[in-house]
Amino acid sequence: MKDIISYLKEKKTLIDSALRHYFDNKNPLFEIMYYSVDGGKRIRPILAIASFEASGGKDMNIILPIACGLELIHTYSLIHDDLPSMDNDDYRRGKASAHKRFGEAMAILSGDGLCAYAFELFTQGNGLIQAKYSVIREVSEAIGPHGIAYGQVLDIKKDQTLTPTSLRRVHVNKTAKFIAVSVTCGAIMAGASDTVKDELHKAGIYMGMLFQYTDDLLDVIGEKEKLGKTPGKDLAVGKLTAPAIYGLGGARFRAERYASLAKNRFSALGERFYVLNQVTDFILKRTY
Ligand code: GRG
Repeated sequence: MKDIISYLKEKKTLIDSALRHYFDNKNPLFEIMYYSVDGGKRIRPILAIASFEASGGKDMNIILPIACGLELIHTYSLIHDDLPSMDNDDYRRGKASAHKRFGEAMAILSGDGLCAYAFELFTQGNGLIQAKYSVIREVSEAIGPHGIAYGQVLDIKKDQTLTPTSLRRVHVNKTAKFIAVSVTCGAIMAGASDTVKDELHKAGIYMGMLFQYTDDLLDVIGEKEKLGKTPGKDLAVGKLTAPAIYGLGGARFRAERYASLAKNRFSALGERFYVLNQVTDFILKRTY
């Protein structure tokens, strides 16, 4: 575990520095957007870099704009998720959420700006037009009406029936598809074959399910300071979560199963992908 912690730290430093570079702009909207971008574990960009390197990619200038774009979209989803009309949360990444700090209109606009800026970053640099096209296509599919936006529609529905099927639908769309696409983007930019890319996507879906299960569990057992967000919210609003359906033990058991399913698929791709097994274990054991 020690190795993976230093690996995550090293990649986070790289991503944070690239993000600072992309936000070095006097336009005041950049400052507002960067307020929300600052902080966070950077799991999605790290996944993109890890699969890029595992797929034989070498030049960081190719993957960094893509990895950072993924983080901007993720941040945009957090800002909009925190809005009063959505999850209504005042605290995010260890500080006041965007609408608390800048007002609702600015929070909405900073999310809009981040989403568009992400796609600008996806097209950065010369060449690799086909790979960039694939990234744009797969990311937009994962975040729109086939992905995050649909997952959120299901998630905020009132009076939900708690069933394993409805839980799976929310988790797959709201979280897992974007985690999976973060993994596949790295492979796409490294020129991996469709077979490798498809296998990584399947593994990424299991990893994404695991990620949301641990998020649900941390909402029950996590600590506010460590999480940087408010725990106990899901229960308070009767949300569709893994512990609500399976109990803490059942949710933990299923999280472990998702971790194994993900790791089996990553392992089948060969030793170079072992780092993704380590990230899976980190997600399973995470406390923040
Ligand atoms: C269409 C992209 C888009 C957004 C609008 C608001 C909304 C629709 C969707 C919300 C999606 C959402 C917030 C899902 C939860 C995913 C999740 C587990 C987030 C927590 O991610 P971490 O733990 O957070 O990686 P940090 O702060 O570490 O980056």
